[in-house]
Amino acid sequence: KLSGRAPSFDRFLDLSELFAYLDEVVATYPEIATIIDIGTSFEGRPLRVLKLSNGPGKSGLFIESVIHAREWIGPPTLLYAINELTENLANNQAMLDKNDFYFLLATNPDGYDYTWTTDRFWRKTRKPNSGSSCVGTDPNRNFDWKWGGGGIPGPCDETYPGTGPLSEIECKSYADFLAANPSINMVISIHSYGQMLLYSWGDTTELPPNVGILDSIATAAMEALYAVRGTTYDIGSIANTIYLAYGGTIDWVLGVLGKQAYAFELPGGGLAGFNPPASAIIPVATETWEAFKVFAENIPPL
Ligand code: ING
Ligand code: ZN
Repeated sequence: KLSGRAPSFDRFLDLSELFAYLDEVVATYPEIATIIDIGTSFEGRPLRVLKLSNGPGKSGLFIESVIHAREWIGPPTLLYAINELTENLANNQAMLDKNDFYFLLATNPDGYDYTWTTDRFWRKTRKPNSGSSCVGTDPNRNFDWKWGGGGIPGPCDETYPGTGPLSEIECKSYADFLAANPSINMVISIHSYGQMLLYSWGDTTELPPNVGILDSIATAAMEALYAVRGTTYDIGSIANTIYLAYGGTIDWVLGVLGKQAYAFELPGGGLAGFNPPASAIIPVATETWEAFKVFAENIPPL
């Protein structure tokens, strides 16, 4: 059944609008959509996962956005995918027949809310740091894989990794959920910007043992993305393609859970790259959806 209510793609949605949309999806599609609150942020907001599934025994793809608060172009790519798998399911039925899909739209909800109310270019979480007036930890340096490697910058730094591995409740909740759901066989972490498709490792320029499969799936996905309007992405490991980064989400997923994981750096725009105009939403989400479909075709079976 069609609700006729696609999410708005003509503007960015704030946190309450994202949550209201998820509620609407579950109300409209109760036979396939459920909300799983995987935890609560430092400031008390829900860490809300939408699961789409039409039956048991399937491997899952988990896609997550705005772990970095200011990277606003991320959530619309998830909204677009959710809309394709609900309103436009008739065109995508085989995907849902084969796999389960999990969407964590606001991985860092406190930070995301702060970018709407106070500081558009905030990146980190919003937990105060003792002994410092600087607030927040970089959640993409807080995972329990090579945490703090390469030296620990201070709490005023944009990549401050926190007081220890998984010290941030947002990261701990996310990690615990993936560990407790071993049918999730692929994770995609959405960042911006830079037009890069990244896989492990971040802590070393050496390549992971499964680099052949990671690179071939990434390459196929970026060919599908390119076909939409000619957008090019650089493909490669984090350390070789962007920079060394320790304690990142996708390294933890591969290193600890042994699951495939990828990170997008979506196209940029606007001031400092993090503020593309709303007119970028449809072009970016449309091409990214083509890539998501290729990743979905390649989710390892149970
Ligand atoms: N870039 C990412 C960052 O955290 C990244 C790059 C992705 C590092 C995945 C490690 C793992 O620095 C942005 N723009 O946030
Ligand atoms: Zn980021």
